[in-house]
Amino acid sequence: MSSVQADLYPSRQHNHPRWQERLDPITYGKDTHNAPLSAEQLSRFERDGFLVLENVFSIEEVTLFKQELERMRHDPEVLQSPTAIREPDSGALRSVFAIHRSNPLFARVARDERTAGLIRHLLDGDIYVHQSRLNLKPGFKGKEFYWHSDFETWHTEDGLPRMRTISCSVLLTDNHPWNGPLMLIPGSHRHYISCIGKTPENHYAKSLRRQEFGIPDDDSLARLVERYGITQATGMAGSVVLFDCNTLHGSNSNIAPSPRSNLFFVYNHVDNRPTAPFDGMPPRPEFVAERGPVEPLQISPQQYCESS
Ligand code: 6CS
Ligand code: FE
Repeated sequence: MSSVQADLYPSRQHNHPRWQERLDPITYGKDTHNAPLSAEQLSRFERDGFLVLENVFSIEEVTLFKQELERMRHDPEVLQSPTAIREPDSGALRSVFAIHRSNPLFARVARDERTAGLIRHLLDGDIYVHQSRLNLKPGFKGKEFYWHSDFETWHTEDGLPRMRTISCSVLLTDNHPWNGPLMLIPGSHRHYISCIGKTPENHYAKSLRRQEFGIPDDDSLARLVERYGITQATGMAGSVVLFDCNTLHGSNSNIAPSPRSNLFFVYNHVDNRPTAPFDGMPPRPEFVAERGPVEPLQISPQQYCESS
């Protein structure tokens, strides 16, 4: 028997932007005594919708991940694959999707207890990877990501029903204020801004390079920023940024000479698997949004280098 999932977070359906309050919890874990985060960290994540954790991965580990990134960046098979996304103007490599599927090393990083274990706790139960990518933000050429809520896209275009999804960005280079770091609107995760404009056909082909639909209107953004401000998630390589699926975020171009790269994993609770997309369009390809059947992630401690 098939059932139609109610659309609790409608977007791209009306001519006017609408605000609604979040209907879902931010964290789901009940066992606060055995939490892998301190009470202070948990309450910051609840309040801000993101958290920067420093020194999660060692310099040796980051070096190994960067070597693998360099190899992939020159691998003709990767470059020819549809998972390789180019910058809008220069054509430089911008992202490589589905790295938890295609790359054995990054598949292990996706299962690393230090990050995935935290998120399993926050979401309270088995999780799997909804999307993964390598973000390169090349020096000089890396273009911005305009303001958006990931959940707005994942709900509307992928059919993710509820907010039970957390992203994890593993910083591979130092993120400074001047090389296009992630910028977030702390507290914005408690509001859902329904966007205007109907999803165009094959939207992902364009949006992954430059997103123009599923972005909040100027007035809503101005009101949110007036209320909450903007925070830059800067940190050294090896740091991790956890952020809620509905936290509004974006980033500026990188006109510094050096890249700003990261590994990006989106973890979703197994009970929150995608249904039919709520915009009525065909689902996006599997390499952008995993539709299953999916196995719960086998999370375990990982050792990548002999010394760490
Ligand atoms: O499409 C996605 O899944 C992700 N990429 C972009 C540019 N926006 C929404 C989401 O972060
Ligand atoms: Fe995003």
